[in-house]
Amino acid sequence: MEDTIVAIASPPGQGAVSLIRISGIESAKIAKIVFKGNKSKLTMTPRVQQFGSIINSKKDKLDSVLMTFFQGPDSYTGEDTVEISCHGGMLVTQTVLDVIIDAGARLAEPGEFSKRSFLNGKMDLTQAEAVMDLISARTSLAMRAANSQLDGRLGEQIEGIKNDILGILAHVEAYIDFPEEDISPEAIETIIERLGDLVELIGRLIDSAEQGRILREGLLVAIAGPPNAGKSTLMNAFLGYDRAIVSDIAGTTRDTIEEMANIKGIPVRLIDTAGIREVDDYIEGEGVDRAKKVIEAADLVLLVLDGSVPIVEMNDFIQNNSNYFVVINKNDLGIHDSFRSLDGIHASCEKETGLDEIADAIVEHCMSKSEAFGDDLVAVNSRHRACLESSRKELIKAKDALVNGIESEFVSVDLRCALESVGEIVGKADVEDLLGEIFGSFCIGK
Ligand SMILES: Nc1nc2c(ncn2[C@@H]2O[C@H](COP(=O)(O)OP(=O)(O)OP(=O)(O)O)[C@@H](O)[C@H]2O)c(=O)[nH]1
Ligand SMILES: [Mg+2]
Repeated sequence: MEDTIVAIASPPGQGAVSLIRISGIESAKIAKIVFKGNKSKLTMTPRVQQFGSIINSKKDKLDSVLMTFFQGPDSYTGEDTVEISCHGGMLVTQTVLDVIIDAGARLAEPGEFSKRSFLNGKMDLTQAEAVMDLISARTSLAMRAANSQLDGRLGEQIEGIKNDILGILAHVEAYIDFPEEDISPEAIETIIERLGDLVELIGRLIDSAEQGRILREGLLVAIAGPPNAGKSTLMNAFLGYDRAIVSDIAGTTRDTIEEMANIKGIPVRLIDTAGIREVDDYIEGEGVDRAKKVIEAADLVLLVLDGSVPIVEMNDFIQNNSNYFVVINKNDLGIHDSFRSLDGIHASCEKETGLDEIADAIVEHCMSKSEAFGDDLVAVNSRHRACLESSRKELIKAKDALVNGIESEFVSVDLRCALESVGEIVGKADVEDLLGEIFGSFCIGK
């Protein structure tokens, strides 16, 4: 018999209310031990909140709470579940938790509720992963992608691919079982075509991994340029508060400064860097080296130049990253003649003009990197991508084998491997280790 588990589902710290969740076969029994109805007697009517007290073994009252019973399989985990809303003090919450443990529950491991939900068939692995994505989402777009995955949109696409491979496999294996029936060239042609379509479809999903990475981790955007150009002013303008020190002394910013910003729904890791110039000063020199490293690693560089003074040549510094655009700053002071032929966004970071154009350019860059942050928002993660890539490899092998007239037995092996790889995405394959890895990153109580 599976243990009955318990955990505090709300975040640590003090608040108005804390939520404690119990899941497992003994949930109702444990609730009856620790809960005493205030007016009416405790009933286990599902989904009805009851007001009462949590009591210890000596019948002392510990807290006034609301308790709700969910009868399996109609619960998050698919098992009988009890949710207790108690007062949100740390000691109160811990005391209620201890009483529940004394009554027979075990403290849940991180992600164990979601793991049970998966094991009980309430959701597939992509949906379980989406729970964590939703919790960690920092922008509306990331939230929409997580919700779409939680609703099973990615899982459906993967199931579709699985069924297609299964269909092809069934054909190929029929020929193995009945070798006297020669495969007609048309049938082979059709299978080759279907395999080609699948390879293409999987390729599109793999391409969306870039979009997934941006939504989960943020687009790495470096703000770089010569000293005093207004880089830190731009950083602060995007963040909406004075995060970085701004001054008219060239060389103000030394270390790199990273903050998360929400730019039109796209999570962006903004990094302000030291102004790049030849210096003797050791610390500033170190800052310049760090700036160069960030420029190299960034998804996109905003090259900020002071447009009110003669142009500073920066080509040498951004040659390591072709993904950049120029911000011609301080246009409130007028634009120097040397900028006339330079393509760039005119802005005044101090007066906060041109910021919308800069934001649009960042969004446009994202669009060009990944097919669409549009309606059909999928956010394949690196685990999905690895499975998709290995599946695609096997499908290409199977296709080549058919083209070259290699025996069906080999094609069948390739197709089975392809099937196993896509199966791992939704978790229908034998994936005990994988489960540990995925749910281990969850919070306790989820
Ligand atoms: N007039 C005007 N001044 C600006 C503008 N943007 C920044 N400044 C000023 O320019 C000076 C330098 O700004 P910073 O943001 O510190 O420049 P930085 O590029 O971060 O400089 P370093 O950290 O030294 O590399 C400050 O005095 C700002 O107030 C602007 O759009 N217009
Ligand atoms: Mg600065």
